[in-house]
Amino acid sequence: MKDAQPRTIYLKDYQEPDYWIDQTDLTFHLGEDHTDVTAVLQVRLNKSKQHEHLPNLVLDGTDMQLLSVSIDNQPIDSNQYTVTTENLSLPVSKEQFVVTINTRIKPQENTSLEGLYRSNDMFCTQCEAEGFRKITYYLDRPDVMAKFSTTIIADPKKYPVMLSNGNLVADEHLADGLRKVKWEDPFKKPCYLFALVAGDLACVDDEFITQSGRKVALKLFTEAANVDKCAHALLSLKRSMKWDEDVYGREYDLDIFMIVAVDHFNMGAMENKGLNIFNSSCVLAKPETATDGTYQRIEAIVAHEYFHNWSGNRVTCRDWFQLSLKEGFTVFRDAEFSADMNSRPVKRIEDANFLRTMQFPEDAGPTSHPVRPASYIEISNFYTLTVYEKGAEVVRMIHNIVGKEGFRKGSDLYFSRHDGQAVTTEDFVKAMEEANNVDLTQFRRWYTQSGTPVVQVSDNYDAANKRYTLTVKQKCPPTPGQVEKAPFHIPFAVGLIDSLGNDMPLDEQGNTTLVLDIKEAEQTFTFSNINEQPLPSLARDFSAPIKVEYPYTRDQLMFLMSHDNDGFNRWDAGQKLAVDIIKELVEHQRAGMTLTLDERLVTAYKSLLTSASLDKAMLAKMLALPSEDYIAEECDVIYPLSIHVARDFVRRTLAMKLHKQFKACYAANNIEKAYQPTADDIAERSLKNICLSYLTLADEQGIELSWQQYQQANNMTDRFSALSILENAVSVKARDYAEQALASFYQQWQHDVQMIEQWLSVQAGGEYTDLEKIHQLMQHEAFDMKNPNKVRALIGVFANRNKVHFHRDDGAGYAFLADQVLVLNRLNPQMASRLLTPITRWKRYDETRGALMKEQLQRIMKEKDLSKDVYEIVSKSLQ
Ligand code: 0A1
Ligand code: ZN
Repeated sequence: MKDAQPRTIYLKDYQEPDYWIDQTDLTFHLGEDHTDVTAVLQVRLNKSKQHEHLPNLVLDGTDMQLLSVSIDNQPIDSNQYTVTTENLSLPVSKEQFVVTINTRIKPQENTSLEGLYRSNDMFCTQCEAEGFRKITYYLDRPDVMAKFSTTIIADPKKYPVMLSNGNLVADEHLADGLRKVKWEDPFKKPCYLFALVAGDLACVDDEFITQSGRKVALKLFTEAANVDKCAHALLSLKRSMKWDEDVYGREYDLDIFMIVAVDHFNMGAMENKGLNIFNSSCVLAKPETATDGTYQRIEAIVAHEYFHNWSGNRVTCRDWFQLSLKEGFTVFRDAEFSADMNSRPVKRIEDANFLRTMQFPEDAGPTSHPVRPASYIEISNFYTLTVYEKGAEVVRMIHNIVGKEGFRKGSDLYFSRHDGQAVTTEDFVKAMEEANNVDLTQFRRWYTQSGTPVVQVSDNYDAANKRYTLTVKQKCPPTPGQVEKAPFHIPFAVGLIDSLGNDMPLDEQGNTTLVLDIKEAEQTFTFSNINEQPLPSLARDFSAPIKVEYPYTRDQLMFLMSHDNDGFNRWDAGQKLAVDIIKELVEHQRAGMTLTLDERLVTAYKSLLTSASLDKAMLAKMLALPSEDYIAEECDVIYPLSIHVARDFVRRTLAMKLHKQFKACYAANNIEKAYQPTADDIAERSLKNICLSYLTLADEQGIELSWQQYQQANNMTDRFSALSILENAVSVKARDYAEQALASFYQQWQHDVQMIEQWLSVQAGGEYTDLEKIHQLMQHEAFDMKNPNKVRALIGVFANRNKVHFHRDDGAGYAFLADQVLVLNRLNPQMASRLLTPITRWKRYDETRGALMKEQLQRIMKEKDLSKDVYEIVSKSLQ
């Protein structure tokens, strides 16, 4: 726990370190009570800085016991150095010297899951961003890059597998029954990429031959019970390795690539050099237990971590303000990979929808920050959707500006120029500029200005001169610390659609989509030879992370839904229509009026269900109403219960009115076949299951159908869809089936960690799961407050998805969340601060709810030992 008023770190204060570390040799004695670490550091003065005298060497370190220090083998007496709770300061008398530090740590007591900790019976590490300082005293900053060796000494019976980065160079049995192994990583790296694993693990082997013909051993380590869940991750890994060679010309650089699955992990996975560590839920899958969503998530995360080997490891970040340099770029890379492996338009819809639903509120809330933040209190709080997802959109815009080949030229230059270096987002943009001879000066504002730009569009058709004019105004709302914004450079992809639904040619080459460069606060664009009044299709393929405002009528949106040639906008027209209708119903609901559904939505859905022009994946996407979160994001004031009621009313009405069509579509897609997570089969299942969700709302027959599907399914996607449909259905029969299903599910899968996480989350999000039930589940043997996946599955899902009970009128949902945050504040500060998110947006809610949320934030703020993580989020939310 840190001081009451933690310090803010500013980008503008960045300075190179006083010393570099060239070589880091670590030795770990892993024991049951404690672990002793010896670090031998070869240190060198940084001569590019001016020094009047040799500064002290100030090393970062927390939560450990310092046993001894020596410099050039001379022990340093404790009165010659200073140790605080955050660092160790050593006197220096030479420009180059060797420091040896002995420390003692207690991994078994480490519940923060940063540094060296225990997960079940194994040891593992997580060092990004600043976890290495919990292992030994070090210059824990990414611009200090050293070569590492790791020696591990442990009991081989308990820890037959002992791993670290790089290559195994020594393995011996010691006289005392212990075993000693040594790993050497030939690539220099910052300490955040260090990893160590020791445990009784099974290994599934595979191999990959690189484009230059080198053989790479691929190894996936997991507890023995999970060896049948490794195939998909290994296949995804091989596909990623091949894709990075084909698309970026990047070859893997070591002879071995290892992945380890652990049950206790704060995030999805970590790209440690040659030794990726994964949250088990993001790597393990087999058809009987994993859903399509899990299969796709695994493919994406395996790819993401693998791609970091170049975008992150070979070229790393100079400081943590540059986090999006590696994360935005790598998310862009994994999104393109997934698009190539699956359906490109569907991937784009999913990503844009996710950004709009989750990142836009972040960008409009109290923790809003630029893609490259200018300050932070706790860097762990900046692993955000803005840095990752918006950062990826910024890279995508560069890709679209310079084109596919130009982007490859830029990335080649970036990788060759900066290989082995720690650099900045500025270096990335410069490489793109120089390789393509473009000017991205104004574009750089995407890295420094926060907030979501709003682009207002109006148009005019001059029939006499066959001219069509678009007038475009951009503005960006004020965000914390940034009141005024300068105009962004926005690539704005536009198409014009004629009255028959065809795209009009927009230039002499006959292009039907043009990318307009919006650079001014207000700008007009004129199209000539336009033969009739067109309907504009704006920001096609979500060409920029912006909100577009154009006064479409409901009839025009229906027209776009069936005619826009751009898959994303076709889908989005349906979303806009539904949002417009539901927002109106929210008003009616609040005014106590009886609700009636605009027939046009029924007509639009009917034509979707009967049209032959959509593929199954698109149809499934288009039949899904906008989520409650997205509708909330579109409202000026959020009334969560009214949104829930209005949306639910629309679903039920559609279900009744289109019963026949949903039934036919369900039957047509309910095809018995062996499970395969291919794009086509996934699309078919998602279409079938969305139909089932409507059918279950319509009548008892639908409920019987869900129950039947639950019992007969040959794969977890169908079974789990049926379960969650039943869990959210209202009738007595459905409640009974849901109970039976949950009980048998638990019976069957109680020893499968991934399944139990699913079991918790389907209940936590269930419409009929109230706070009392959540309390009961927290007492269940399946729950564990020290396991982040379980905390996310139960408490996280409750607070984020169970709108009805979390937003209870009396505020008990908010008080419950605050209670859990206070518990986690001590156990795992990263989890605590992430869990807080729903109540930080209190200003967006109706006055009563807003006040109740604020009250809980104030209560948390009063806590004596607040972690930096929680302090930063709460204090910013209350400002
Ligand atoms: N670099 C990882 C994300 C990550 C960040 C922090 C972690 O622990 C606090 C763990 C993982 C990635 O982008 O996948
Ligand atoms: Zn990443």
